[in-house]
Amino acid sequence: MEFVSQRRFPFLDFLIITYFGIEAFYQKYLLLSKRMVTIIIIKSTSLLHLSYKMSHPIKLFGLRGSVFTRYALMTLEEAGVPYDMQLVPIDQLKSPEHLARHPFSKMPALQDRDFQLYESRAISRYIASQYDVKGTLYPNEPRQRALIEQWISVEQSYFRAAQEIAVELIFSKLFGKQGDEEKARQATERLKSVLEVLDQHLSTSTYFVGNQLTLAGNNELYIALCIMILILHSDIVFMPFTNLLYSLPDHAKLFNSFKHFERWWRLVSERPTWRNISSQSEF
Ligand SMILES: N[C@@H](CCC(=O)N[C@@H](CS)C(=O)NCC(=O)O)C(=O)O
Repeated sequence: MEFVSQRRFPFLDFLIITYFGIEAFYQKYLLLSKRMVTIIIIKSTSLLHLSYKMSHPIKLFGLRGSVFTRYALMTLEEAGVPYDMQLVPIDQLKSPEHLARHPFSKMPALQDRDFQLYESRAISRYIASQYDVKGTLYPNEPRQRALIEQWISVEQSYFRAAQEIAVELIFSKLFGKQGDEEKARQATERLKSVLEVLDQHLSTSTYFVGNQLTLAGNNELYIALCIMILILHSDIVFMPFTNLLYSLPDHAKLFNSFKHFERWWRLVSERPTWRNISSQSEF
């Protein structure tokens, strides 16, 4: 069979091309324009869809001073998505309306038209993948995405020591309770070893996932472009608790003793988006 096709088809091909040449050309041309029309339709529908979404702003339920609400706020700000901040005072967290949004009675919670979501990191991932038109907060490229996920997991699992310190030394006071100094000390020791790893990593990387910058060497234009666009999801998740612990003099000193971490913090905390969020502190 293969032998036959090898012998007969070149001749048939030749016949078809000579006989149907012009028509085939037009067919190809039409097919191409059909494809173009389809692409234009898809693109404009998705633009329309996007502008529809933009005209129905996302509702974020929480408080601007809440650390976890800030994960979501920073992602919204960096993605440039219009949103409507709906304040939920602490004593309303167990209200039936809020429990319908967040059955664990915490903040933040999100409502995007008919879609509801809770848990700060899930909200951030959703905003970044659904609305970040630049595609830099949560790139699709598998290795970049995997590295972002790695750092989000590091933050959730090990940098959690920062949360434990905040509970003992900051939140307890806010609620008129005595914090456990010993627990805070132990958590600080754990935080130190986490900071060693982060500092080492940031000594070769401008952002948590930003090796391109260092590898780019002397290409200044490329570096400048990357610096402008690369604030990734993985940086955002480290920001709220770092900011909170900077309010404790000993912990500020600890952070500053890690010079690459401190350089990273200056870089990300000077962003207008973060300044805007952190200047509004109602709790
Ligand atoms: N794992 C949750 C934690 C949320 C959380 O603990 N939020 C705090 C505010 S920063 C809260 O709602 N606290 C009130 C309470 O615990 O009663 C998330 O990531 O969203």
